[in-house]
Amino acid sequence: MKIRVGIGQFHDLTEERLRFAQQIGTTSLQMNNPKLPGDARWEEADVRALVDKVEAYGLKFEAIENVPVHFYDKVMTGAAGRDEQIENYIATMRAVARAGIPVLGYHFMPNSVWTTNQAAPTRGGALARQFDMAVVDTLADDVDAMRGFTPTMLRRQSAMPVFAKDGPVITEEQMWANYDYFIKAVIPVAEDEGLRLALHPDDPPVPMLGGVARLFYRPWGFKHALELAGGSSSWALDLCLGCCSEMPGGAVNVREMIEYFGPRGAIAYIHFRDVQGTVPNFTECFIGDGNYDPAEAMVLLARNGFDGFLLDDHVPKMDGDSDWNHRGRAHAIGYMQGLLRMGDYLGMNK
Ligand SMILES: [Mn+2]
Repeated sequence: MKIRVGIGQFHDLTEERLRFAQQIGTTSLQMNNPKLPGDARWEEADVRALVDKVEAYGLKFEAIENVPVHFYDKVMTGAAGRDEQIENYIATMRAVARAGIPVLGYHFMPNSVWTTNQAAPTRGGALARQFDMAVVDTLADDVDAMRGFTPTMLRRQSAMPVFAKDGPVITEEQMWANYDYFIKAVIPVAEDEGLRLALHPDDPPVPMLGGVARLFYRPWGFKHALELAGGSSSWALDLCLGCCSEMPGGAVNVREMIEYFGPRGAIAYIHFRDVQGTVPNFTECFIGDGNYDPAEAMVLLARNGFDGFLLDDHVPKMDGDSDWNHRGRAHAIGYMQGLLRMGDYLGMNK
C-alpha cells in the first residue's frame, strides 16, 4: 500500500473532526484512547459503531492508539491482578480486531508522558511542549513540591503517583520481566486475530523517571522487544519520530529505527513530529525546524519499505488555535502531504 496521511489524536469522534478530515484531504483516521463504555475492557459493538461512522465519511479507520492506562497499569508494574487485566486486554484486542481496526497502539510507561513546560515559545511565538530533566531533578529534592505539581504540568494520563526519590522503585530488569510477561501473553492472540500491536517509544526517552525505569528510550530496547515477541509480524511500532529525535544523538536514532524496522515490516504507522535538542532538554517544534530533515525521513521510510500511514502528533499551538490545535495540525498535515506528493512524482511511493 502507498504511504498515506491520517488525522487523529482525539478522543471523541465528532462530525467536526470528520469534516475536517474530508476538507484537509486525509484518507486515514486514528483515535487515541476513544471514550467508550467499560471500566476494564471494550466491547466489539461499541468499537464497530466508531468504525461505521468513520467509513460513512469515506475514511479508513486505521488504528486505535492506547486504551485507558487503568486497563493495564498492573500489567506494566507487575502488580497483583495483572492476569485479570491481561484477560481483559485480550478481550479488548479481539473487539478492536473484529470491529475491523487492524492496529492497536500502546505504550509501556506506567507513569506516562512527562512535560516540564507545556507552553515554551517556538517559531514566531507559537507554544510548544518542553522537557527539562533539570526541572525534574530539582523537584525530586522536594517531595512536597513534587506532590504539589499539577498532573498536567509534569505528566499526562498517568494512573500512578509521581514517586518521590526515596519512594518505590521499579528497576529496568523488573520492567523487562513485566513487558516479557505481557507480550508473550498477547502476541499469540494478536496473530490469531490478524491484529498488530504497535508500540510507542517512551517520552521523554530517559532510563528512569519518578522511580520507575523505562524500556524504550534507545533503539536497542525496541530490537530486544521484537526478539521477546519472537519476531512476530503482529509486533510493530507506532514509530514516533519525535521521541526518536529526543534520544541522545537526535537524527541518528531516526535513521537507525527506520533502517532497522522498515525492512522487517515492523513499522505500523508514524508519528511525524520533531524537537529541537535531545534529552535531558528538548523543545517540540514545527516540522522542518527540528533535529532531522523531514524530507530525508520520508525518503528513508519509502526506501525501507514502509507502507503505513503518517500522523501528526504533538504540534505547536499557533495564535488563535483550538484545544486540538487545528492550525498547527493543518500545517503538519499539509507538510506531509507535500512531501508525499513529491515522493509520488519521483516514483518513490508505491
Ligand atoms: Mn508520539
